Amino acid sequence: MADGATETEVELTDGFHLIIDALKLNGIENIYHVPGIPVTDLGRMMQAEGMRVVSFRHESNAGNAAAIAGYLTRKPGVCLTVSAPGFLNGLVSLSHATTNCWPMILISGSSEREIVDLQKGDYEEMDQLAIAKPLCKAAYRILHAEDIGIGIARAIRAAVSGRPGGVYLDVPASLLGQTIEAAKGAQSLIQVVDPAPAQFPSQAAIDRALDTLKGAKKPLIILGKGAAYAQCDDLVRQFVETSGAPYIAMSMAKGLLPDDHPQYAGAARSLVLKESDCVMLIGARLNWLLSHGQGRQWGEPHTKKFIHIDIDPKEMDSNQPIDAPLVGDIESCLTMMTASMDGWQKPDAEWTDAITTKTAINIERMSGKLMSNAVPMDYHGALGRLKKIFADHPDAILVNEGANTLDFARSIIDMSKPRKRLDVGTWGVMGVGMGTAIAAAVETDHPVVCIEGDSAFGFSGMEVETICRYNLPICVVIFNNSGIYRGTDTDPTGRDPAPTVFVRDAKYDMMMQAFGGEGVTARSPDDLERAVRDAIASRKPTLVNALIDPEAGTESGRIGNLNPQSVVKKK
Ligand code: ADP
Ligand code: TZD
Ligand code: MG
Repeated sequence: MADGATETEVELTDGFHLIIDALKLNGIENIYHVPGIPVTDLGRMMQAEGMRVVSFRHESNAGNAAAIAGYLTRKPGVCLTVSAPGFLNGLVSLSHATTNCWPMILISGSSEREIVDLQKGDYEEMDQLAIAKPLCKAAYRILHAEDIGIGIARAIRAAVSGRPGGVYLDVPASLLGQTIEAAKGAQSLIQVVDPAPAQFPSQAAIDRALDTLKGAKKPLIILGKGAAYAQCDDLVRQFVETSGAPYIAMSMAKGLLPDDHPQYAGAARSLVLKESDCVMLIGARLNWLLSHGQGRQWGEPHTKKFIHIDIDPKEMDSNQPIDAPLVGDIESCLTMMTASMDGWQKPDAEWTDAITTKTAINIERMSGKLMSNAVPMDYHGALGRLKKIFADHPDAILVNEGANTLDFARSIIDMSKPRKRLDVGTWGVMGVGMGTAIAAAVETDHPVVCIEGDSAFGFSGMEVETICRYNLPICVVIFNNSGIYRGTDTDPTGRDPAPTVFVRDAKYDMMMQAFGGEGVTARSPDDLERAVRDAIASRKPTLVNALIDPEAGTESGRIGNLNPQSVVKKK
């Protein structure tokens, strides 16, 4: 205090403003939110301080938005919720972010510790910290205003360093109103230095990987969404091209190199998985999405060698013995690899020619189906048109969920730029659609086209109001086959609708109209193409209700094999 100043002249700050200042100091500007006690004013003040506060209709969707914002930006996406029920609603997406290795911070208001800990029955009483802990990478509670700087710094560092993931930050109501001297508060804030430090592998590990790759006759590279997250796109391309090896891309890694790249073996996936003798995984786990590296698909019994780049050492040998583990960040690993690849001998033409031939046959086989003009539409006829639209709009972001709708769209629609395909991730979560689309539009300002199963859409459909309210350039295309997988099941007893069917030919387009957006029904591929092209050109919130033949899909899309079988005959 300056000499002679009275007590009342000391400038004060409070918990609300320290949280805002700490987030802004660390470059966090967007907040995905649902208001209520005790964070209503926090949301308002964030907006008043220039942050972009996107207010949702349900915390799951706000959380899914934060999760994908983290994936797109490499900064933690922040979701702000109320206590107990709001917190629990946000928790699914926090686990989803952690499972997918995306940085996210769930900040939830909470009730007073003294009351919660003695279970005296507070408003929305719940021991949130204890519940969050097993479901995320780290969980912290801040009790004192002077600790806000440290609390936020720890949350940011935990979310983005090493293998990224979800972090829970518990903010009791009493913290927000706590006051301290403004100067002291400012001093307590931390700008996190080098939040995700580079992690270099040893030269010995690099040499081992290069020797293993050199020894391969039939190498294969698999790019995963970790490689897309790493945002070293030119380096990935340089490495793949120098190696000359064919590659496939996991769903969200599509477009990291353009899908029409001559080394892309996506259309010859079965052949390369089966026949390859050395597989290099770059930011992809050998989890269920890759059949754990075993089984018929992989040509088992096999003696394939594996090279694996991942930032998490525990990922090595999780399913298959890894001959050459490269523990480090992808940028550092590939920088070191490419530095030693001068004059690299490319794989034999016998291997790459076989793949090129197979690719051409499979693409040709598919192209006829994509020209289908059948009405009601089948998946191929509808997706054939959307494929052309994405080819014409390489910057448009594709959000995709559903079963058949997901599986067909993933293999049919080519991506030509990185991080343009956003989907259900490692768990295959239905309901990520609208939150993902909203964050994609907010973070990038590119047009977003969502290709949604009608069931998948239903999980987050109310957010069309949010899309209209913020006037976001999002076109939601619903593949309306009146059901989950198919719209044709019946109840054998004749009493109720079957569990997998919905109201036939529901008018989803009216939902968008209800909030002032464009709502269109598409019965034919021509209708569909016209409506989506108009939506991208106008950037107006649009919902296209694309009527798909209820008979066209198959059980669980491409993963029907995961359904357990009953020995009792069906009625
Ligand atoms: P996909 O589903 O596309 O196969 P996964 O989510 O299974 O991808 O795998 C992504 C992997 O990438 C995770 O194991 C994660 O630890 C890893 N990862 C994320 N970021 C990096 C990075 N910068 N460097 C190295 N590995 C990373
Ligand atoms: N709940 C959640 C959160 N995630 C899930 N994956 C499921 C339920 C189960 N599920 C799937 O795996 S796909 C799907 C559900 C309900 C919907 C498929 O129907 P759809 O797509 O209409 O979205 P298609 O085109 O009709 O196959
Ligand atoms: Mg459906």
